[in-house]
Amino acid sequence: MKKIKVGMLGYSFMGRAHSNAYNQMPKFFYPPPAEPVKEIVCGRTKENVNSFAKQFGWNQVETDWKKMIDSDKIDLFDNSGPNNMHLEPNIAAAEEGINIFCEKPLARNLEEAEKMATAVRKNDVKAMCAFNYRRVPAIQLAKKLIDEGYIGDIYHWRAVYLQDWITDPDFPLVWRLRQDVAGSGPHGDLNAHIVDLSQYLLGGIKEVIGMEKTFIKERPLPSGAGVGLGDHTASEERKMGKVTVDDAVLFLAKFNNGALGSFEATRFATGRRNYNCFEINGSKGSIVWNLERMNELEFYSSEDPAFAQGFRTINVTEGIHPYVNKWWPSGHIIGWEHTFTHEVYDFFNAIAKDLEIHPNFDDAVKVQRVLEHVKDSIKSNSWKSC
Ligand code: SOE
Repeated sequence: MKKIKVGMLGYSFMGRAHSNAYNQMPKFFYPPPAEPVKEIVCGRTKENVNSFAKQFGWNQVETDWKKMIDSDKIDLFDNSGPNNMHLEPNIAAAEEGINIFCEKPLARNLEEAEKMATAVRKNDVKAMCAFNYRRVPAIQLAKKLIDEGYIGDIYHWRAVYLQDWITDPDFPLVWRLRQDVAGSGPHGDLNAHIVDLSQYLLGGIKEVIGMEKTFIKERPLPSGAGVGLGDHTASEERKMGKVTVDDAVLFLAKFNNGALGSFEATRFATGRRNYNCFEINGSKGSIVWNLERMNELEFYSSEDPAFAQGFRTINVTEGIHPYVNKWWPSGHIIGWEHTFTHEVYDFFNAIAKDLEIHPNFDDAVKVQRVLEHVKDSIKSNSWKSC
């Protein structure tokens, strides 16, 4: 059995989701295309990384990523670090001939994304960007219905990605609220997901125009290093810091296929914890998907007999759908974390059989280009071509 030694940078929210995927994949996608070996996990604080390694079963710990990115030590570099830690380590991994699995968004801006994609092409390594929602079985069904013409010509893409974890002004200035670390706020964090999904399902975007707002402009500094998402406690002396990213970005888009699009990403949709939802309208029907009902797809077909027309809710848990038969019998639903196991399975399969993998870094550059042109359109208050 081929083994792939993984070196992972970061051990917070995404580090846990990825570790779980490495643990689950060889058991449920058995026999695996290759066996993940959780070789090295790297983070700044030795004691925290040590306890994480024990909790999730990593063989070694490292506090210097430069020492980990070595083809004698690892075969796959998993970048689950904050966005400002994507560029240098990913390029180092590419130059070392190591395949890369990097969390989204690929970069803080388009320039960084293009540099990483160039390094990957130049060094001929495989590199996947973890837009995990593509690997929801219901999203795969949506793609099948669209590609096989069940909803006809596409008129509209309408998507929102709504969260509300920073509506409290006392929530501290964590890394996702700092442009030097994150690059942007929900725009790069959440619009990135719905832009990737729109491009996966409908194809490219040719023009955009947007608007943004930062509702709360300064926040208490975090008590700790303030880089981890989990560092939610404000500092004792309540020193304040400036929020340097968007709190909400909305934009309109014209797709290459003639469809019109609307996108909304915010962390101020009070009551919406992680509400990723889109609707696609076509000449023969419509599709609606909602992460809060992740296993379901709503489908309307104007080809149904008039007496039976209406949105039907398809429970996408039958074994005929991708990935489903590896888990449970029909009707036993799966969750958000399973999409990471699906990503790991597809990437390990692509590595083992030397196949293309998507979304790769070129796909991630396309997302970054749309995000950047939205920001440019806000500055110029005019439409921007992508
Ligand atoms: C935080 O906003 C976050 O963890 C995103 O970074 C993820 O990509 C999304 O899936 C859930 O929310």
